[in-house]
Amino acid sequence: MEQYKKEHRLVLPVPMYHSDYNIWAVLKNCIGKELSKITMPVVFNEPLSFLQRMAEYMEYGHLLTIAAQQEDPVQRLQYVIGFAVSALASNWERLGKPFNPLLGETYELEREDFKIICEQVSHHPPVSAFHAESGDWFFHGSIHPKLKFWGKSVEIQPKGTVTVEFPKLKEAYTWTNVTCCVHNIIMGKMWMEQCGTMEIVSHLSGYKAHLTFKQAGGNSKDLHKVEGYISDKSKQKLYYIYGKWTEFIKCTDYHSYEEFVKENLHKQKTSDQKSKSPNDSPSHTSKKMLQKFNSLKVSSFRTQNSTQEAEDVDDSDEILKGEPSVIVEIPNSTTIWKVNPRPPQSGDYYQFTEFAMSLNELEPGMDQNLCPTDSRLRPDIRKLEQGDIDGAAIEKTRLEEKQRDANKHRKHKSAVQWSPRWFKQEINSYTNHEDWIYTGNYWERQFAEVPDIF
Ligand code: CLR
Repeated sequence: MEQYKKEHRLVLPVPMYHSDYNIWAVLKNCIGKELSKITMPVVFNEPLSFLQRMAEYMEYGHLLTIAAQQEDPVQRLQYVIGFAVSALASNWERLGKPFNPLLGETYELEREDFKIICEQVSHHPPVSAFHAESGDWFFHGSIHPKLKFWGKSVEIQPKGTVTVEFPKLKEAYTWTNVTCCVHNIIMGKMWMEQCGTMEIVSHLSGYKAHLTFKQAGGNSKDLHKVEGYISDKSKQKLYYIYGKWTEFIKCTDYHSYEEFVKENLHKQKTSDQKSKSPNDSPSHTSKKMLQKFNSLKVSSFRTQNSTQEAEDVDDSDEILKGEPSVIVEIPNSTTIWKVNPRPPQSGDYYQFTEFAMSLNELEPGMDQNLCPTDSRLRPDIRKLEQGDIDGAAIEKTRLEEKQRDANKHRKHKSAVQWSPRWFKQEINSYTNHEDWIYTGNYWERQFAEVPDIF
């Protein structure tokens, strides 16, 4: 198989432009606002559209193929967990803003083990829908990223559920992505974390994965950590899951985990007794840390202008203190997913992964074949990719004006209303919530009637 793999480019045409533009100058007027309505200078962008960014969920798509091959539903769920967490890995250190997709913009990607089609189905609010498939599974959903600026940090809630289906097994899993926080917007080094809980539900068997993406707070100890468990219908915990969304996910049976915890508590107790100063004992320190952690949880984001609590948040936002701890391997663990290393030149190319580097590539022959609304044909993104910042800014303004005019036109005349080309709004039968469902036919490549949006 390997030797038939297509070669993709490993870097962009030119390295990124490192600007000293102050992001604060743009954002200070936007505290508490919904960021999607604010136009940002192109120097804060990365040369990808959000649709392409969504296709990055697929970097470890082979995990779904492995999941489909499992006979045991619990093992299947383990690989779905691996896939759900792996989908976030490419976000690590990626602090550029992807371009907002234009209404009706599309993005397709076909690789050895899957193909995906994405479409911008709504502009206000911005909603991007996607549908990926291989012979054994479907993965689909819609994301409506809600960006909120809270002063020193930006909080991004990716609203919308995603669904994995194994049609041959008549089985489906759904979950919602966790909240993403970008810290140190005003000063200091920007950094990002993913926080919150993710519940992956198997709708046929009733098995559930409950994952917690930990908040780092002021201490690096928990930075990027993910932990949780798989439980069955009767809420019995079967497996313990642990790792980091930036590195790996492992899994062990719950009994091994409990034994491991018992043993470590015992070790800690004996070392506590030996320690002379009670104030320095590990349990005291961890109690202090826990208090701090809890106060952070309560105050974070919501109380920026209330003095005392806001200061607590400020401390933690500045720098992460201490080295991130190494995760100890628990007996009987298996690794479900491990991250691909970043290419060596990643730092000069927007911290892109190898997968991301290839997403805007115009492969030979594509120009004949590609849907005219495909992100790869967006001139502003292409210009930024080629290092032409001014040209990119001009094109971006032009495209946004063109979009506005098209919108106005639809409002005033009794003209044909716009509706998405490849998706329709429907109830997702697994979640009973409104969702965007693929209507099919994209890959038949009948593109004559798509709108002119570029
Ligand atoms: C995170 C994973 C979610 C989907 C999602 C939605 C919006 C994305 C976010 C991800 C990553 C961070 C992101 C954000 C939009 C803007 C933000 C790219 C992919 C960047 C880092 C914003 C930069 C902040 C500016 C103020 C510079 O499932």
